[in-house]
Amino acid sequence: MQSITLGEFIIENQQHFKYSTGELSSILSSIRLASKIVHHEINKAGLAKHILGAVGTENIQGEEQQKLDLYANDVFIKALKNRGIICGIASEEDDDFIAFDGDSMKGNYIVAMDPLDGSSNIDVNVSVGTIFSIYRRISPAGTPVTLEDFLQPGTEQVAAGYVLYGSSTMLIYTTGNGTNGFTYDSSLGVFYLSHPDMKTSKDGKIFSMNEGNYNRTSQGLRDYIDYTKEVDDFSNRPYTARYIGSLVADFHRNLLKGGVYVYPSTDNAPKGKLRLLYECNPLAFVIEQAGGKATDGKNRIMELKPTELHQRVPYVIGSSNMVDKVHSFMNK
Ligand code: P6P
Repeated sequence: MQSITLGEFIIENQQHFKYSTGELSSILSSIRLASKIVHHEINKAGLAKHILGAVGTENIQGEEQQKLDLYANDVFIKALKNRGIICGIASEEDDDFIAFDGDSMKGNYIVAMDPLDGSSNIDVNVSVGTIFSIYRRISPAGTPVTLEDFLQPGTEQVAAGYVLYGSSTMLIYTTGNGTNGFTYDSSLGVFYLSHPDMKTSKDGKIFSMNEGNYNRTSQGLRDYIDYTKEVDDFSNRPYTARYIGSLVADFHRNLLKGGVYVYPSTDNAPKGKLRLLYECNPLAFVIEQAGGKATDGKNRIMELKPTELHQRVPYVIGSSNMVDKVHSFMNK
């Protein structure tokens, strides 16, 4: 029997939304549409040379912008603006937040997004992803969106999720009532519920970190990395080292199989590399709804009060017992 579609699921679960006015459903539908368009472009990237490679510009992060970064950014902004429900967007690809004018100023919601995370992997055919986070605005409807609307703690998210453009394209999201995964059938142009009520294991044996940073991070974390390599059958060690350099792909694998992903502060990135608003908070919402944990090495990520749009934080996310074990080494 064919599974329920994403569209049917959104409508069926609308009554669970804190604000069941249909607006959140409409936002999720526009994200669904944009992800289909980006899926199509990514899947032909190997053939359409004009969309591969770098643009020759850098974003505010100092990262070289890929052509598909800007393409995906444009597609999601257009899809989100069209519904007149979103009053503004914060994107990894834009230095400042985007404030919509006209009727869109009446919109009650804002979105923070990384339109194409891991995009430097596209040219080598490694999975990439879109990460999104949705909040209700705190400034009055009908006025221009403000920076404060975007600097809300992750606990205020009304929905969050990601799209993984991998061997198959999947959309995984939560509205605070569990985490559900949908797989895209490109022959029909439909996402089907393939991973209902996703739960990650309390323990696992996958450790994901760029260990090239071993000598640039704290002694506590170096001790943890050494711990993962010790032979001890009782505690399922040595762990399996898996790191593909694409956060959404690494996160998704660990969500399904159990594991922990760590991007710590390092000598050359004292605040870490990953961005709080549109990478760490949305994935934290997804993992917590699936029974996992997400911290900055000590504090629950979603309780951090953001101070700037592109704020970076150290990040530990995954199976709760593995996150606790990382903490025990990092906070000795
Ligand atoms: P490094 C991609 O740029 C990204 O933001 C994540 O997708 C990925 O996990 C990380 O950076 C990779 O960073 O320093 O290991 O190359």
